[in-house]
Amino acid sequence: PSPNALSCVKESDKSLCSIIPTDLENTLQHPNISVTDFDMKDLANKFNVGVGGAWKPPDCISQHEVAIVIPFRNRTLQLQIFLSYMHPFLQRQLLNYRIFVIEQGTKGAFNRAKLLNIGYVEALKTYAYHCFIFHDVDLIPQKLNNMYACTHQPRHMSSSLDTFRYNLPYQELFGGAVAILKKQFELVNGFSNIFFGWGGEDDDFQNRIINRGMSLCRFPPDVARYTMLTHAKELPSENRFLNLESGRERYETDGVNTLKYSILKIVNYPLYTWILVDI
Ligand code: NGS
Repeated sequence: PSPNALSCVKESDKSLCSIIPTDLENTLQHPNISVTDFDMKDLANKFNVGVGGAWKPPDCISQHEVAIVIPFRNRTLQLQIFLSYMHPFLQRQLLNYRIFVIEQGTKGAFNRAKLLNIGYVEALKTYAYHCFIFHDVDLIPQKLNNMYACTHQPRHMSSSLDTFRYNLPYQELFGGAVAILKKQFELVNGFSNIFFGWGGEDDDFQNRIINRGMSLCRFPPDVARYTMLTHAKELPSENRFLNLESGRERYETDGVNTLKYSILKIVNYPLYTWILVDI
């Protein structure tokens, strides 16, 4: 049984957790990048994570029910660093969360946006999450007060990145890590499915949000601070600009409402739910 099941506190006796816990210190946090002894079971025990990488505060009812969706292929070491760092980070924020890793099981160009759509659909089969965080595996948030929760407007979370010298490269950037309410994601019909290869899918998603009358929000740079794990640059896709230009014509006809894929495997690992898909 999980420690939660053994707890003497009945669910009905619990009070709500703070929306933002008051003990989140403002110091810079750094990931441990030497995870040579990565052992999922050990870590899951240490952090009390439930199967599939789910956790909720044992003593209060979280006000944030968050699915964290990671598009993935070939980045095992980064995933290990991410998981070792993120579980304790998210727990300090008293979230009810689960980490979903959606892996493209097929060769060919990577389709980040489609994997995120799949993560959205699959996460909802496990729990009625009201908030979604779409998150690249190479991004590590450095401030504990950068809440992994949804704001009234869709939020660009990773806006202050070390590799950009903590500057935003352009105002419309909505890539890396974003938080969006379920109802807002539904309203924009999710991501486009046609962006194969690097670039543009996040810009298209941003266009969808603006088109629906929403605006982006960001936390101050001091809070929205991230470090990026290093990796080789991806090859930009050739048709990203064309897809982006014609995107407006496809908001209703290309998205989560037209999503087609098949599941190759689902495994509830100790630290995350792994969903291998044929896109
Ligand atoms: C833009 C890309 C975005 C990308 C952003 C930042 O040019 O997808 O750069 O990239 N848009 C297009 O290619 C149309 S980054 O500097 O983080 O590698 O997110």
